[in-house]
Amino acid sequence: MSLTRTTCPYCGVGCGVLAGADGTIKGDPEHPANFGRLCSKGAALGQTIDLEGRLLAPQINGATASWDEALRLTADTFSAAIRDHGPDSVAFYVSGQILTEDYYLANKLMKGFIGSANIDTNSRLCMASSVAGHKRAFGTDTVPGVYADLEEADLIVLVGSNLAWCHPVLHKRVAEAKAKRPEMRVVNVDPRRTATCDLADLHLRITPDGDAALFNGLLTHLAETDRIDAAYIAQHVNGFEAALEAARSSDPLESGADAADIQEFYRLWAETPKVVTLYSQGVNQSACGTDKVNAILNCHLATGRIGTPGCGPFSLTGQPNAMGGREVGGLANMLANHLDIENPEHRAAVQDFWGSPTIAARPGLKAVDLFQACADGQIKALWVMSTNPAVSMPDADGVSEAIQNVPFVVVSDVMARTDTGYLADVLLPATAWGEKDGTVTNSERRISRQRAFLPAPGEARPDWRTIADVAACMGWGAAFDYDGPADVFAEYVRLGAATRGFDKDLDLSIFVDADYADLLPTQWPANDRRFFAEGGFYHPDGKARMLPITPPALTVNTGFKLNTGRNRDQWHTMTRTGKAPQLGAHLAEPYVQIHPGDAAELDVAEGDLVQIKNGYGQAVLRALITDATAKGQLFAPMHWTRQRSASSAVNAVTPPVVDPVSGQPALKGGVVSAQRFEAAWYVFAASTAEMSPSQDYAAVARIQTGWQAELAGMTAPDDWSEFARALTGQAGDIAVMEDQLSGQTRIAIIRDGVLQALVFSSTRPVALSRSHAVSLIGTEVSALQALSGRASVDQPDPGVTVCACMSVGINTIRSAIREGAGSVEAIGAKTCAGTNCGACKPELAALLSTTDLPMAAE
Ligand SMILES: Nc1nc2c(c(=O)[nH]1)N[C@H]1C(S)=C(S)[C@@H](COP(=O)(O)OP(=O)(O)OC[C@H]3O[C@@H](n4cnc5c(=O)[nH]c(N)nc54)[C@H](O)[C@@H]3O)O[C@H]1N2
Ligand SMILES: Nc1nc2c(c(=O)[nH]1)N[C@H]1C(S)=C(S)[C@@H](COP(=O)(O)OP(=O)(O)OC[C@H]3O[C@@H](n4cnc5c(=O)[nH]c(N)nc54)[C@H](O)[C@@H]3O)O[C@H]1N2
Ligand code: SF4
Ligand SMILES: [Mo]
Repeated sequence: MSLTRTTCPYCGVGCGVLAGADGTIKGDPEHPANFGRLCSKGAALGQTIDLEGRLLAPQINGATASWDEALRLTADTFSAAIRDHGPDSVAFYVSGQILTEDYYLANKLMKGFIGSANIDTNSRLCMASSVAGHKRAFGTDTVPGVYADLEEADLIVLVGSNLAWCHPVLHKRVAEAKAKRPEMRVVNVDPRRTATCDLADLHLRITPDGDAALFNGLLTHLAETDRIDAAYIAQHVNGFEAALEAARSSDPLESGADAADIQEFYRLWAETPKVVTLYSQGVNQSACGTDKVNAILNCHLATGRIGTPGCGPFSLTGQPNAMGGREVGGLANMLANHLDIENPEHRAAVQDFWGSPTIAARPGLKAVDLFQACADGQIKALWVMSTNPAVSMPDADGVSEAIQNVPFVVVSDVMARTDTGYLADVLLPATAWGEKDGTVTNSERRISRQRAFLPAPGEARPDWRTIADVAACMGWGAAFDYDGPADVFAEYVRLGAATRGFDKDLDLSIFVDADYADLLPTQWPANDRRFFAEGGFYHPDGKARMLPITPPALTVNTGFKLNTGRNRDQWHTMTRTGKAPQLGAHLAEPYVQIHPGDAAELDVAEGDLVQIKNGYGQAVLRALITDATAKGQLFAPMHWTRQRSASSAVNAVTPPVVDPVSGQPALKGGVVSAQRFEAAWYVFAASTAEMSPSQDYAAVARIQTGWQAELAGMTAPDDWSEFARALTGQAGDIAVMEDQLSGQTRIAIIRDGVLQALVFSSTRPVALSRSHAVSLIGTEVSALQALSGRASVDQPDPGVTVCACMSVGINTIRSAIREGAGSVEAIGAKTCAGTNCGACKPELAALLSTTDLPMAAE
């Protein structure tokens, strides 16, 4: 089988992948991001490339249509809105998951031809505060460092980053570097204890948004201990005195971290010249995210610890092409090649290059404002591409209503059924990863090729082509006439050359004569090039700026602070990772982490359901009682949608509050009330047929042979057999067992000797080995075996999956420990768990020392 060299479509690490049409997936040993490593999501890519659930033809109002009809309707409706209501009456909302070529053309069409800048992207929810912080400090949006710095640093400070779960291959690189050089230190700054703490010598458990006070305190400490690099500041930095003065007037204890831990952190930072601060959404997704970014950058600028090997601030990008989007001007306030929409010379140069009839002269609407404009009736036509805002935006219910309020909505997606697609007038099928060609840029400015190794299925087309076709139908065919993505990329590089005179950091010269087909992963401006060690910033005087930062006043909340984020094995709204049974096996249900003290006060026991709510909406989630989250704080994953749950989409309760500088929403800053959800009944079900999530509480997940569902409701059905048939969609012989002891009703539906469905109901959360029940579906078993609810002696039950890469369950690991495996390595040798990506190692370590595992009911 010949394997194609491509790049993983998930996180911003940007790992190289060798992929085959038969589903073979291997890490690319030659890719400088991963050198052959892959995480569980990357390793399971082969399970997501089948066509189940794919959108394979355009649809107009739910009916299959031809491309000609769909393109014509889209172009005509956008043109009519522009004619009748002006260019700002239309909008695009795109994504860090489209390729650079797609992104470039979407921007060219909106900014240069439609003449509005109403194009924003989900990167607004992700990177906007880092972009704004970089621009304030450096005069440009540059990530100064490279991944090799993570291996060369003597101190790595993680701020608001769950690296072990969200950038697992970088986590592995750091872990391996630390194993080689045990003197290397890692500090983790996070209000929550996460799997990433496993790597940390010190965990600073700050209060949410305590970061600015912490880094202000660090700046003061650096000044007091004479660690400031006066020469660097004199030559390259403005604003030191004012920043220090502001820092001095804030109190590091306001960060909420332990006083001794703070001092230890300051001492480490002061005494370790080679320090990298890696930061992510705990910093960005905040109402003071840009200030938090600048509080971090201040410390690096004041010490000149930037741009040398093993040194510098490092903002991690989330999506595979979040960085590429920033480069081509994906955000509503940018133009391609890091040029500014508000600079008339930049605008003129870009317009001249494009030969375009117009160019947007002022920034467009940022995501939260864009959907507000939809709600207000200002937007008459909206095109959503490669993102699922009905789930991922704050106040998601309000956003769904806003989208419904737009007279004409187009959604381009690879999947037929998404919460956003459900609201569309026109659905346009896109080719998915593996079927499309183009480039992406990772966190370290490295541009890599995604290459197709599968044919385009059905009528699906690459996004760049759809954009070009709509542009042509709107009358701009000549400016959007491309042979393929190579042609688009070449134009983007030529635009870079044509605007070189503006002397921006983003220099694509290295790609001028590049062979697109065989393009090697390459960093701009050049491989291994770092920025700013010798100054050379992009403010007009060439200097960087330190900013005076005032930490936010600590508000006293009546209610719980709601923190949100990610699971190790799921990707955002689960449209793709949700297809892989192996990935669904780890944390298969929407949960809320709640501190034992809070749980006791709310009378919530393990396995109970909890309802969280506020003025925006509500969600019901499974309680996971753990002191990983602090008292008064809850944590819930962002992944569950209306497709997979009845009422567990957490953005129903996140507020549309934004950072005033960047417009990035405070997705980790909700406030909710919480209470026990008084269910009258609970059900666990598994079926060979798909089940829809339609009860007071419901969560469905894919299993190897069908689907599983966790349900609960306020009123018990009259007849459980009837309920079981309706839920599982199964005809066949039905066997019912009432278990007085557990208060359960157990139902099996068997057809031609094969178990089609199992439904276990109870007045309490159902106690049952899920993995065992699931393993029986689709097999030939007797009704008695099926209803016994536990594995027989000769059939050990592996338990919930801990290691997704190697499919190793908790019971297998526990028995390995009982049989003498006394270290994570020994568990690996015995069971293979943790031997691929290693992201489950913290959980293996937790299993070694405790049974208090961060996962849903076994
Ligand atoms: N498995 C997986 N990996 C992914 C993704 C995925 O969906 N699944 N998505 C990708 C994307 S797009 C992104 S943006 C990245 C996100 O990667 P991360 O930012 O690492 O992930 P999150 O879980 O969103 O949040 C990180 C941490 O911020 C902490 N936090 C919350 N509030 C604060 C605060 O005020 N201060 C500090 N210091 N910390 C705080 C949370 O407790 C959480 O542990 O992950 C990427 N990788
Ligand atoms: N509460 C809370 N909310 C959050 C966050 C959080 O931490 N907490 N994080 C935020 C962040 S950082 C991010 S990045 C967002 C992510 O949120 P979204 O971008 O909304 O999530 P995805 O599920 O990645 O959506 C991608 C969509 O594009 C489709 N798709 C995949 N490939 C292609 C393609 O090639 N072409 C097209 N046209 N479609 C494709 C997928 O099927 C899917 O429907 O969520 C944000 N929302
Ligand atoms: S770390 Fe995992 S998800 Fe991220 S790019 Fe690498 S393989 Fe893909
Ligand atoms: Mo993101």
